[in-house]
Amino acid sequence: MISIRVEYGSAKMAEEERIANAEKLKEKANTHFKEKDYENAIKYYTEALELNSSNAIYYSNRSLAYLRTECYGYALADATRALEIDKNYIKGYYRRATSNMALGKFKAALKDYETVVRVRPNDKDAKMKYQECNKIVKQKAFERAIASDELKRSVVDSLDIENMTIEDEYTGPKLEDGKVTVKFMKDLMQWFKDQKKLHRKCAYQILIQVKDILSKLPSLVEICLKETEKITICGDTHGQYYDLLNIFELNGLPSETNPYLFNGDFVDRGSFSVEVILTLFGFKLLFPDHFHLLRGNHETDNMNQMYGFEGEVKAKYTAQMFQLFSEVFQWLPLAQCINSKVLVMHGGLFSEDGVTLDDLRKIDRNRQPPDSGLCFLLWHKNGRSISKRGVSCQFGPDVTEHFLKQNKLQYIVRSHEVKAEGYEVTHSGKCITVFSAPNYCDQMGNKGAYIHLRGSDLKPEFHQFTAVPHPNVKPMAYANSLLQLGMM
Ligand SMILES: [Mn+2]
Repeated sequence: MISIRVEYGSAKMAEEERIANAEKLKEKANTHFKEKDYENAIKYYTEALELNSSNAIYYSNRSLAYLRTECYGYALADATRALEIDKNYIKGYYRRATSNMALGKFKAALKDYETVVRVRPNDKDAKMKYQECNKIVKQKAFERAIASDELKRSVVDSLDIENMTIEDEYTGPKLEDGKVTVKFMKDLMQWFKDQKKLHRKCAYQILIQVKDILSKLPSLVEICLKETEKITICGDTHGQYYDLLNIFELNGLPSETNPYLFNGDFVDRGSFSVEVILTLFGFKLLFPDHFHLLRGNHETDNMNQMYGFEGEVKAKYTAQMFQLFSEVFQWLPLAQCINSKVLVMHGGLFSEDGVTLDDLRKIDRNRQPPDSGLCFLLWHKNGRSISKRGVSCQFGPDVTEHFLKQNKLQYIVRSHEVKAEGYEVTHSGKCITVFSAPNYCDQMGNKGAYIHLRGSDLKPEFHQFTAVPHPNVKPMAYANSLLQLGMM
C-alpha cells in the first residue's frame, strides 16, 4: 500500500515538475520576446509546448512571435491550436484575426472579431477593431463588384497625360521629351531626398512607360553575364528610401556596367515607399536590360492596403494613381535565371516536386495572388516543411536539392525574410537569402546586405551595410489603423 502511494506521489511530483519546467521555459521565451529576439522566443515556447502541449497561452504567445517574424501561416496555426484548447480564450481570437488579416483573409478575421464583441459587448477596443475590419470586408466586396462591371479597364485609358499641365511653381525634375535620363534620375533622387514630391504628371509618365516595358517581359527573365561582368542582387527594401540611396552610395549608381536585380518587396512598412518605387521604376526605364525587378508578396493589393503603400500613394497622390501602381505590379516578372545556373525569386521554392523552369515561363502572372499554386509560391511565404520544432519558415534542403538537380541549377537566391546579418546561406550553400532593409521597421537591429555575382564563376560575394538616418516619419505611418494599434 505504502509503496503504491509513494509511486503515485512521485508520478504526481514528476508531473508537477514537468508543468513547472514548461512555465520556466515560457518565462525565458517571454524575456527573449521582450528583447525582440523572436527566434529564441519561438524556440523556447516550442520547448515549453513539448513539455506541456495543453497550454493555450504558450500557443498564443508563440503565435504572436510568429506574427512578428512575418510567419503568418504558422501564427494562424498556433492561434487555432490555442482556441482548440480553450475556446473562451479571448487573446486567441485576436491572434487568429490578426494572422488572417495579414494573410488577406478579411472575412475569416471578421468572424473572430465578431466573437470577441459578442463575448465582451463593453470592450471598446474590440468593437473598434470589428468595425474597422468590417469596413475592409465591405470595401473589398464593393471593389469586386466594380471590377467585374468595368471588365478590368486600365487606368491608363482614362488618363489624359498630354493635357496634364505642370504648374510654373513646380521646380522639381521633369522627364526630358517624355524620357527618363541620367540627369533626371540624379535630380529625382536629390529631390526625393529633400522630401519633395515628384509632379504627378511625371509620376504617371513613369508608370505608364514602365507598365509597357514590364508587360513585354516573360514571367521568368533569363540573362547572361559575360566572364567580365558582374551583377548586384538586393533583397527587400520596404520603403526605406534613405537606405536605398545608401546602397547606391556604397555600390555605385545603376548603369549598363553596374547592373542590379532588386528581388521584390520594394514597398510597404517603410514610409518612403513612393520614393523607393519611383526611383526603381525610373532606373528600369533608363536601363531596361541592366536593371531588373521581381515581384514580392508586397507588390499586391491586400498587402498594400494593410501595410501602408496604398495609404501613402493616396496621401501623396491619388487613389487613381494607386490603381495604376497595382496594374504595374501585376506585370512584374516572378523569377530570374542568371547564366542558366542561378535562380532568383522573392519567396522561395514550391510545395510540389517536379517543377521545371519551363513551368515558370508559362505562369500567367497578370493577377493578384491566388491562394495556392506556383505563382503564389514564387513571391509568397511557402510552408513546405514545417519542421518539428516549428522554427523554420522555409522549404527544406531536400526540396532545394531536388529542384536544383532537375533544372541543372547551382543554387537559388531568395529574399522575403529579415536576417540578422542581412543574408543567410543554408542548404549547404544552395539556398541563399538576401535582405536589404537594415534595421527593418526601425526596430529589428539587423544588417542589410547585397550580393555580387560575377559571370566568371557565379560565386556569391556578400556585402553588408547598416542603416542610415531618415527624416522623422515612422514606418507604418500610412498603414491601416488596425495595424497601427500595436497589434503587430
Ligand atoms: Mn516578402
